[in-house]
Amino acid sequence: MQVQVEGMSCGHCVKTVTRAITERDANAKVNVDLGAGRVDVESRLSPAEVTAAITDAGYTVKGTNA
Ligand SMILES: [Cu+2]
Repeated sequence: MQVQVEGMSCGHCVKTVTRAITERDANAKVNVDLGAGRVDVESRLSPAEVTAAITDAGYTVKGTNA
């Protein structure tokens, strides 16, 4: 799925968002495109679970498409 995320600005954000997802699914593949404000996720997690993970980490999810 692709997730549009607001508020990511640097490498620290990349690590924080990646960890938030991999804490919930250790096998998840996460790729953050800072410029596009987009996170590509391959995971057994649902879009709602990924949204919750990113929101809990302190970022705003603007939308997902699975
Ligand atoms: Cu940052």
